[in-house]
Amino acid sequence: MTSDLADRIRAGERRALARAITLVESRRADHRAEAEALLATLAQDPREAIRIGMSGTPGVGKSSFIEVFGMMLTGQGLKVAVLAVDPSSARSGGSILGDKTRMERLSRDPRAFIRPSPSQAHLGGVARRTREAVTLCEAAGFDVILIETVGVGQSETMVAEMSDLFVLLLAPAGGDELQGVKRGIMEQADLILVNKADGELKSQATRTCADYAGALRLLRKRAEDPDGYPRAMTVSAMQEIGLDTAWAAMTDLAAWRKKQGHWARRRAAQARHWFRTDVTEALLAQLDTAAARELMAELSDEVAEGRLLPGAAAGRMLAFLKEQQS
Ligand SMILES: Nc1nc2c(ncn2[C@@H]2O[C@H](COP(=O)(O)OP(=O)(O)OP(=O)(O)O)[C@@H](O)[C@H]2O)c(=O)[nH]1
Ligand SMILES: [Mg+2]
Repeated sequence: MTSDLADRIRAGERRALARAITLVESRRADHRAEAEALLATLAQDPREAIRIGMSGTPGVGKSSFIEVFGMMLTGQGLKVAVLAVDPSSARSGGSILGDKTRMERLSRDPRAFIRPSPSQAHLGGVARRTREAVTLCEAAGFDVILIETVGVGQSETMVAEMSDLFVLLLAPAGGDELQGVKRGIMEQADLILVNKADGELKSQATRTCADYAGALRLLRKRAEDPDGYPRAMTVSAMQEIGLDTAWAAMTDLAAWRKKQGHWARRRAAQARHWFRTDVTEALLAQLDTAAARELMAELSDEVAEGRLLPGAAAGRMLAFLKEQQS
């Protein structure tokens, strides 16, 4: 059953891929076991895509850019998968609908596969599911995997941690708005694309781009970057300008990193990171049962009322968790 599904995924069957992603997104224990068996089978014959994380504030044009950028890539014969991570989708659901209409052409392209964000509020869960979806898309033979996320909260750091390249999409802005981009995220960006460089916004976009290029030069040069990176450039998703230049910047950087060994080292460091994260998540999940929450509340009342010391209460809690496991 699992090996049949694995074969169909390897053959690039989209329905099998979609089913497998649903399987890794499921919280049911039997599904989880099946998902892990499937991933293990696929891992025996790994394939590698270029994973591109793409972040940017709401309305900057991520979906519009991915639509035309994706069409350009499929036009070159490449297979493109788009995964979205939207921390707000659990609540609103609205942006998924928006994305479907905005990526209308790409979603009909036989060389493209688009999957909206899993609707889970818990970011840790979303991280693992997205990573596994990336692995499944690689197994299905996709060449490029675009992981889109809204630039809020921790979701962009999470996406950067699962990408080979991280692209930040920005809008033309006045000079004082430059500070709005968090330093941490600037440091993670390999490429800054100032979108909407068209019509009335064009000159403003050029100025904004120069500002960011200057800001990037002030950051410490990273060992895994050749000269001139991280880079900033202008694009227009609407007029389809600069898409090829942006792609060339990405593939040049990818080729350089592969040659230098940075590519594999980065993936290894990411695997290490996600292993640690999964262990932590699993431990925290043990605290998230009804019985554990109840005891936690009781013990914390006792601690607050001075009837029990915090250390002793923690000991009781850990003893309970240990017992619950056996
Ligand atoms: N002028 C101009 N407008 C653009 C361009 N790209 C996108 N837009 C417009 O910007 C608005 C937002 O575009 P989206 O692609 O939905 O932006 P997004 O970043 O995906 O937005 P969220 O998914 O809501 O975070 C739309 O009205 C687009 O038509 C561009 O290159 N030039
Ligand atoms: Mg969008």
